[in-house]
Amino acid sequence: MIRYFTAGESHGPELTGIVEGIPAGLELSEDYMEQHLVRRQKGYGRGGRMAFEKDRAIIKSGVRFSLTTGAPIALSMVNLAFEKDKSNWPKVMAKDGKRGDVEKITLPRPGHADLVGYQKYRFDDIRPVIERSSARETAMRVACCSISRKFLKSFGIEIGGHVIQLGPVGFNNWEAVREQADPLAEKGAEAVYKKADKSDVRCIDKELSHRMREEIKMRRKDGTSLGGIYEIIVTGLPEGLGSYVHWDRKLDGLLAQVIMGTQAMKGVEIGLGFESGKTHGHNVHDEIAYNGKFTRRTNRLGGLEGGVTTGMPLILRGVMKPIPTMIKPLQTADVETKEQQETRYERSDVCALPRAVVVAESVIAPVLANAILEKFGGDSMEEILARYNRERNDEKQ
Ligand code: EPS
Repeated sequence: MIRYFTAGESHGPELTGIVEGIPAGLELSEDYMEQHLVRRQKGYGRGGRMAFEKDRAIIKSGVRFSLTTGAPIALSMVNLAFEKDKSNWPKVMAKDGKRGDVEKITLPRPGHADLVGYQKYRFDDIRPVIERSSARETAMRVACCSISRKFLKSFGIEIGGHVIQLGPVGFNNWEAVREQADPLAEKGAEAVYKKADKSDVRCIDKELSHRMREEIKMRRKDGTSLGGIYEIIVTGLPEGLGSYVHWDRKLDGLLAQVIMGTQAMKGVEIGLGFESGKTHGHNVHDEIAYNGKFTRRTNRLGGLEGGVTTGMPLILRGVMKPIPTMIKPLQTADVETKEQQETRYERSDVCALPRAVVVAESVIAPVLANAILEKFGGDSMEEILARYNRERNDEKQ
């Protein structure tokens, strides 16, 4: 079973990751991980920090002669902000000594983890909450999860995401998305992200991309922020992953958890999702056909029935709330004086949705990799691939 942990603060010296449970014999390089790290850093609506961070995960253990050894893989990524930013981060984030003249942050941003984190850990200022709840941590998450992505690729499983709604701008309905995304996904889901990556808002529709960019521009001027909805497609999944017999092994439940475990996410749906509750059954269920193998005539349930993969592409959507750090202030209460105040502006992005697409593509990868390991498991890639190919040839098609 693959597990991973991340450690590190947004303005600390570095982010650290440990990935455990990757079988031996998987080809892995820092350059491979960097592809996805670079993708995560791009996107219209980002603030100034991305202009100088150069995310690269350095492999510290678990890989020898370009192949994983089965041992835990340790990764390290420096935060250039720590030394290069104009601020005094080594002093603010010092691990030794006492606070001295380091300023206390006492104004919690509504919608952020600031106040709940302060209350939960009984800190004397909000800084430790800001540092760990920051989406900076997703840089290491993408690095850790890209290893599972590489694992999945060995089985022909591809992941690709795109933005379908940004604030008020988006595709009209499910069919409008399918019309553009499905022909790309037919070539493998990576074609979806490759097309989306050509747009700096990660939208595969040119006209919508333009309108989304204009929306960000306008909201930046207003001093506010934006969220939106992305869709992730996974192709090449075999049927039969997951469980309909155990609630805690249902694949849709496990996928929802990792999406909701990501900063700023407020909802997740599979296939038609919430729309399926607004219509009748004949508009929802996918008719079954057999053309050499079982298939579905449509894919409105998004590749999962009963928490088990159908062999159709997996379609998952997530909604991200607008960033809580905004130029135009909101009302808050000072945690020390309890006085009503306006929030203070800190450097921030206006919209992080294009980057959240890459994070979502990444976090689902270990869940899917574990589903493969559960069914076809083994200790080395050679062993797992042999089992996978044998069972796939035997299976009831
Ligand atoms: C973030 C605030 C910004 C973002 C950061 C997340 O950082 P700073 O406060 O240093 O300007 O740039 O995201 C990243 C650094 C990243 O790599 O994604 C926040 O408050 O969540």
